[in-house]
Parts: sequence; structure tokens; C-alpha cells
Amino acid sequence: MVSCLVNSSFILERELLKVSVKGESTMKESLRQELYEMTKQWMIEAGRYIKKHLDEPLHVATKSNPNDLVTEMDENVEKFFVNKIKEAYPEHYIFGEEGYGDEIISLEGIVWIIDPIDGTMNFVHQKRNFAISIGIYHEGIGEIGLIYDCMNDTMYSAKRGEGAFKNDQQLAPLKQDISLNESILALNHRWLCKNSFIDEKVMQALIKEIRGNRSYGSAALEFAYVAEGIIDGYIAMRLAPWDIAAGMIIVNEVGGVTSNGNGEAVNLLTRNMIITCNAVLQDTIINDFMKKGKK
Ligand code: 2AM
Ligand code: CA
Repeated sequence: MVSCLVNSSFILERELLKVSVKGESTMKESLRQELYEMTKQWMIEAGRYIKKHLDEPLHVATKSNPNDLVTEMDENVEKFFVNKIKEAYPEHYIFGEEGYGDEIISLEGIVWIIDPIDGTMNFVHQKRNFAISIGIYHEGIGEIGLIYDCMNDTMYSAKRGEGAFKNDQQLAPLKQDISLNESILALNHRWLCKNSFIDEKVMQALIKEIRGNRSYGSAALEFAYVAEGIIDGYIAMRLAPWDIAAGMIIVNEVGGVTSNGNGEAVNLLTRNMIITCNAVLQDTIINDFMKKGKK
């Protein structure tokens, strides 16, 4: 827990570095394929471990606020990946939520961005609706995105430039012409209550415009559902790099876009306001709502 707090304060002080899910990369294809296959196997193994120990009593602690939970399962799963990665690829860097990886100050080299359990509150309260999320970046370019919903044995995956998949099924490109009043958006209640980032009345107007809203409580799964096309967009007020690193790569592979609330590239070394959806919805939501309501 302490290391996580240290982690959060460090990243706020770090130099800004814009990242990309596009562009040219020099990662060798053979290495990328190896990382992709091996990481999927490790995630399935970690999922088996989680399911095996699911009914054991948990010690639940809090981090940045009383609703920001961490359990020994979050820590054990992160340690599992750190051990595997450090043994197989000692030259790679690891940026993990629970702080067992490295102190990351830039995205140079190969950086694994790991959330061992995304949706810890769901894990604790529901024992479902959580996921393991791993994004692998090379020189700041997202190469591999993997989100594993172990309770449903569903793996969302993508390699840059090769499409996105739900298990073995390739995901269709996002519809680009969907209007706001036909859209389902994922967001949580914070947008609609008084808060320090945005005028809640402006966001209430957005809710009145859309067809429906959902809140799943796992940013990684919300990205995966955008990629799958079962929701049309997801907005979140403050997400950490590990919440979004894999999802950005997967959404990009179906023609979606991810940015901060100003429409700028996300900074993967700090927390960001996040919007992920198709480019037309992004333009409307940012210009007609987020920018208008910004405090
Ligand atoms: P986590 O479960 O890995 O902490 C919940 O709405 C979503 O927001 C989850 O994906 C959760 O990730 C993420 N989140 C990011 N920062 C959070 C915080 N400070 N408190 C609670 N959830 C947070
Ligand atoms: Ca987590």
C-alpha cells in the first residue's frame, strides 16, 4: 500500500511525455509475437490463481480515499507478473499500480503497464466485473494490449496494426456515424455530482441527450466494451496509466480514439481525464460539453 502511495506522488512530479498508439516502432515482430503469446498465458495462469482463492477471506485496505481499495490479491497478482517479467526480460521496465515494478520516469525502452486487478471494488463486493490489464509500450508506442476478464474467461487483445480480438473473434471496426442520441455512454456518478473538474449541470445535459448510460466500475472493461461496440463511449474523470494502457491500444485497433478532456494525447505517466469513443462522438462530447463545463 505504501509503495502505491509513493508511486502516485512520484508520477505527478514527472516530466510530461505524450504517448501514442500509432506511429513507427522498431520492436522486432518475433519479440512482439513472443510477448503477446507469453503474456496471455501468464494472464490465464493469474486468472486461475484468482479464481482458486476467490472465496478465501480478504484483507481490504484503502489507498488514496476510502473507496480506493487494495487487497493482498492485487499485490500477489502484480508480484506474479513482476517475477515472470524480470526473469524472462530483465531489461524491460514495469509500471504497476501496486508499486512492485520500477520507478518509471519516461516510456523509453519496453515498458509494461500493469493493473493486476482493475475494478478492485467489484472484485471485493461482487467477485466479478474486474479484469487484469496489461499494455506493453515500446518507445512510447502501444504495441500490445491485453484485458482479461477471468471470471468469464474472456480475453480482449490487440497488437498494433493487426486488429483487436475478443478471444479468437476479431472485433468489427467501430461505427463512425452514430449520433449522440443513439449512444450508450459509460460514466460514473461523479460527473453528475458537484466536483472540482467540471460543471455537473453541463454533464447532466449530456446525459439527457444520450440514449442510455452504464457504469461497470472497471475502466479496463469499459474500454474493452467500447472496442466490442456494446457501448459507444466511456468517459472518466481521473484515471491512472494502468487503468487505460491496454484499453487505448485495443480501442485504437477498431478505429476508436482516446484523449484527455481537451482532446489532447493522453500522458501515460500521470492521471488524466479520459474519453474513448469514435472520433465524431469525441468531437461533440469534448466541444459541446467537456470544454463548456470545464472549471
Ligand atoms: P482500480 O480498481 O484498479 O483502482 C472504478 O470506477 C474504476 O476507476 C476502476 O477502473 C478503478 O481502478 C479506477 N480508479 C482509478 N483511480 C481510482 C481511485 N482513486 N479510486 C477508485 N477507483 C479508481
Ligand atoms: Ca487495480
